Amino acid sequence: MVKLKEALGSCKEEYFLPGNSCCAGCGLEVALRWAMKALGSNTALVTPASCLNVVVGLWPKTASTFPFMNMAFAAGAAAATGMSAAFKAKAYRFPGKGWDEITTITFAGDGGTADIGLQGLSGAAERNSDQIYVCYDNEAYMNTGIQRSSSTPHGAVTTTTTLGKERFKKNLPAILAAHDIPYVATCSISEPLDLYDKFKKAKSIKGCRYIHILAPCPPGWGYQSEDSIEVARLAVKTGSWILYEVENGILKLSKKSKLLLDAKKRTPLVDYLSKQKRFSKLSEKDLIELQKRIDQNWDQINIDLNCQDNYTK
Ligand SMILES: Cc1ncc(C[n+]2csc(CCOP(=O)(O)OP(=O)(O)O)c2C)c(N)n1
Ligand code: SF4
Ligand SMILES: [Mg+2]
Repeated sequence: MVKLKEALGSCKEEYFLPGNSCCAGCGLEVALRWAMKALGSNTALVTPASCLNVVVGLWPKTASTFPFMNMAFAAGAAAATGMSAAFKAKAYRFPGKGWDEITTITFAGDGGTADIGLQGLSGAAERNSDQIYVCYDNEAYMNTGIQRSSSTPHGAVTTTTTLGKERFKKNLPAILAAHDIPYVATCSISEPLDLYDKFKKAKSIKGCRYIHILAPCPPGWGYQSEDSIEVARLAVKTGSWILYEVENGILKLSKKSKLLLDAKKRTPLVDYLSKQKRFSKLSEKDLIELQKRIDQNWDQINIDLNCQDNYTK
């Protein structure tokens, strides 16, 4: 893994500027800042309707030093497909001018990815559209006042699930991995070096790459803004958020999650949930169900890793 000094040294430059209109402690800001450190300035970004869509260009607090295009809610992946194709056409017409060196990314929220944007994303993935698609997951529609999305976890209170959400979180990285694209990865803002490495790797690969980042939101989750990193860290330590990569179909657990294959090494789930007001209505039964779901996710990871081992022997 890249060393902190190296990561900071290789990119002292900030591409997503401070003084923007994100709330204090916003997870999306950390995610984009570190992603851009890895991708560099030769990057063009598409963002569908979301908090980022507002933050990125809100005059006079415009936060990006790179080109971006605001897009309709459902159309992030489709727009990035067109943008990436246009760069290729330019490269063909004007060879040697660097048009083929631009990285196209979509940076979308969980609503824009797991719900309204899923059809466009699935199409882009199936075509292996040459882009990095990023979902920053704050687990609700934050920009419009904390409505539930299909990425909201079971038991979480939102303005549309006032007693806590009944359904469980949709497993988007698994859905994207099932599209057989070259690269899928999960990240957390509590592990910026892991995130940096994964973006570096994604940049070096062609085709459709998908990165899903857990990006806590203080007002939406109900905790103090200075606790964002700690909350994201607890999501990883409890095994609630699993860090991994799927490269050309091969699953690999990332360092911080690999240790947690042993269930005894996982921090009790309640340590993560009790930090957040959104879980204040969680019953004992909900807690057991959530824990059961996490254990099932880990069982599935174990099965996948074992199958892989048998297959490659
Ligand atoms: C077709 C359409 N429906 C609804 C909206 C209103 N809208 C704008 S942002 C947003 C929430 C986006 O949620 P998410 O993608 O999770 O991003 P976040 O706000 O959490 O950053 C909604 C519902 C819209 N812009 N377009
Ligand atoms: S509402 Fe949440 S996601 Fe949106 S800017 Fe504020 S902290 Fe970030
Ligand atoms: Mg969201």
